[in-house]
Amino acid sequence: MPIQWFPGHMAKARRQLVERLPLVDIVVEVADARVPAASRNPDLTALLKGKEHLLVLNKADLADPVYTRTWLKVLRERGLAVIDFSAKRDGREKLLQYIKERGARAGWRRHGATRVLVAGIPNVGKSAVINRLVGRRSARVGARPGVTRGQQWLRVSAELELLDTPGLLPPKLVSEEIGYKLAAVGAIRPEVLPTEEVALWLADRLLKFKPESLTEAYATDTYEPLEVISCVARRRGLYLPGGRLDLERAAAVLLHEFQEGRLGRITLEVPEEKGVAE
Ligand SMILES: Nc1nc2c(ncn2[C@@H]2O[C@H](COP(=O)(O)OP(=O)(O)OP(=O)(O)O)[C@@H](O)[C@H]2O)c(=O)[nH]1
Ligand SMILES: [Mg+2]
Repeated sequence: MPIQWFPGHMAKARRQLVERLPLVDIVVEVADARVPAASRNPDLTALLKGKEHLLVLNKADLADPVYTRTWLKVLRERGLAVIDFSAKRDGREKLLQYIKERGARAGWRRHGATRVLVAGIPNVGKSAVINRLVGRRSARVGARPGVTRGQQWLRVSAELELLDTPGLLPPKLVSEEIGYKLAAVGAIRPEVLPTEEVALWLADRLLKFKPESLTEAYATDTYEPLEVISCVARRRGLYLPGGRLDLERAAAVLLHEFQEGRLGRITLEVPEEKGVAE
C-alpha cells in the first residue's frame, strides 16, 4: 500500500481525538450505509471502548433500504446502538432523540451542555450530519475526503454541543477488499488506488448486486466488468483521439455516477459476506 494511506495530518487528528475523548459525554460514530462494516475504523472502535457510543449509518438515501434494515438488525444483535440516517433528508428529531436517550443512560456527567464528539472515516458525512443537527451550514462539507482539517465545536442549543473532527482511517489497510469499498464510496483519495481497478471492482459488485442499475444507466448487456466500462464509454461518448474508447475517463465516470447516487440506491456489502462479520 502506498505511504499516502495514512497522511501526517491524520496522525495528528488521532492524537487530538484521544485528548478530547475524556471531555465528551457520548461519541457519535458516522459510517456509510452503503458499506456499513468497511466504513468503520477498527482503530477508532478500540479507542472508544467503554465510551457511550452511537453508530449512525449515514447516506441511507443512497443505500438499498432492504439491506439497511438487515444491517441494523445484525448490528443491534451484536449489541450496538445504531440508527440509519440521511443528512440530505430530515431525520434531525430522530437523531436528537437517540443522542438524548444514550446520554440519559450515561447519566450526564456535567451540569452544562451535553458534549458530543462526532467521529468516523473521511467523507462519510460527519460535517453534514452536524449541519443537519445545528439546522444550518456551520461546518464545512465537501464531496472529497479530508475536508475537515481540525476539530471544531458547534452549538445546537444551550443543552447540546457537537465536536466535528477530521476523518480518521485505520493506520493500516485491513484488506484490499476494504480498500476497494472505501475507494468506491469516496472515503479514500483517488490517488491511493488506481481508478480503473476500483471501477472494475465496482462494476463486478454492481453486476452481482444490482445488474439492472447498469442496464438502465449504460445499456449494458454483459457480465464482464471490463465490458461494463466500455459500455459506459460508449454511452457517454468518451473516445480518445483516433476513435478508441477512453476507458480511463469511463472508469472515473462510473465511480462518480455511483457516488452521486445516479445508479440508484445500492449497498455494496452484506453482513453474511466472507470477511465482513466482526
Ligand atoms: N446523498 C447524501 N450525501 C451526503 C450525506 N451526507 C453527506 N453527504 C455528502 O457527502 C460528502 C461528504 O460530506 P462531509 O460532511 O464533508 O463528510 P465528512 O465526513 O465531514 O468528511 P471529512 O471532513 O472529509 O472527513 C458531501 O458531498 C456531502 O454533501 C447524505 O446523507 N446523503
Ligand atoms: Mg468533515
